[in-house]
Amino acid sequence: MALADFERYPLTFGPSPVHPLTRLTEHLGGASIWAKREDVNSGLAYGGNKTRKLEYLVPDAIASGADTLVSIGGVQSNHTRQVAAVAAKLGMKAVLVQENWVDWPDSVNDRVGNIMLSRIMGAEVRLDPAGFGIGFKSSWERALDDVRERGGRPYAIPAGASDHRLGGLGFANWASEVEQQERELGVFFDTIVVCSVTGSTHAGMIAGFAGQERARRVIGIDASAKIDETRAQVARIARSTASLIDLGRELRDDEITVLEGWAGDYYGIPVDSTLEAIRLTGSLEGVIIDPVYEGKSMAGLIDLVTSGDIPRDSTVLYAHLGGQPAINAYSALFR
Ligand code: 5PA
Repeated sequence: MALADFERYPLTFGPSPVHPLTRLTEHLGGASIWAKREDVNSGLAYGGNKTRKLEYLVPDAIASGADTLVSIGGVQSNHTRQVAAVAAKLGMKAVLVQENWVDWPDSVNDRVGNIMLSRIMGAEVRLDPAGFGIGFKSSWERALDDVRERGGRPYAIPAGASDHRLGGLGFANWASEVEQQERELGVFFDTIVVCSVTGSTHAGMIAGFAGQERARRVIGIDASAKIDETRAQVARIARSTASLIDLGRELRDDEITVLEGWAGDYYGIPVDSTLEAIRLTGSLEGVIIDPVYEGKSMAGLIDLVTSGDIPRDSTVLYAHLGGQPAINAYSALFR
C-alpha cells in the first residue's frame, strides 16, 4: 500500500508552516536555517508531533469500536496531552499513565503545563512512580485491563505513539509535505534536524524521504540519553514503516543517523547547551523551545553548524516538534 492509501483523520490545520530563521542564521554565520512548525500545527491543545502521528491511528481506533484511548508518558508528557485532546475531539475517554520519567524537583511539576491541560480536557490521569523507559509497561497493561473491567473498549497507544504499526506514517507524510513546500518556496533542504526519543518521528521521516528523488541528510538528535535504545528503535521503526508504505527497497544503515552529545546525562534534565539554545532561539527569533526535547535538538543544530559539520552552503530544516507547555515546570531555570 502506498502512503496515500492509508486513511488519515484530519487533526491538523493542514501543512505546517515553514519559514526561515534569519537572525539565527546570521548569528551562527553558517548554513541557512529554516524551521517547520509542528508546535502550531493544530487547534487541539497546542498540537505537536503526536497530533500528526495520531491522524493515522485514529481511523484504526474508530474501526476497532474503541471508546477509550489509553496511553503512557512522563508526568509532563506532551504525547499524553495530545492523546487527551484527540479523545475529547472524538468524544472518547482518555486514560493516561503518567510515570515519574524525570527526577525534577519543581514543586508544581505534576500540576502545571501538560498534565494540567490533560486534566482540563477530562482525561483520567494516573500518576505512577515508575522511571523512564520507552518500552511496554505493566502500569499501561493495568490501565487497559481496568478499562475492560469497567465494560469499556480501550485502544492502546504506546509511548509517543511510536511502537505501533501505524506510528511512522505521520512523519512519512511530513516528508511528502516538505517536498511540496519546497516546490512552492523554491528551496531544497539538504539537511533535516529532528529530536528523537521514542523514535517514530525521525523514523517516519527517514522512510518518507527515502522514496524521494533527491537524497538528503536526516539527522536525529538523541534526547533520551540512552543512545543505543534510541538508535535501535529508530532503525526498527524506519524499516517497518518503509516496508508498510512499499518503499520497494531496504533502508541502508547510512540512512539512519542518530547523534548523541546533547542529551546530557538524563532524559528531561537540561544541560548548559540546552539552556543556551533556548535563550538564543527565544531572544533572536521569538521562537520558544523546551528543555526536554527541542532545546536539545537545537543545541545539536547550533554545534553542527558552528563546527562546519553541516557545511556553510547547506540549507537546513529544523523540525520544531512542539512541547512548550512543559516549560512551566522548569521556571526555576529562568528566574
Ligand atoms: C517528543 C516526544 P519521538 O518520541 O517521536 O522520538 O519524538 C521526540 C519528541 N519533541 C520531540 C517533542 C516536543 C516531544 O514531545 N515526546 C514524548 C512524550 O511523552 O511527550 C514521547 C516521549
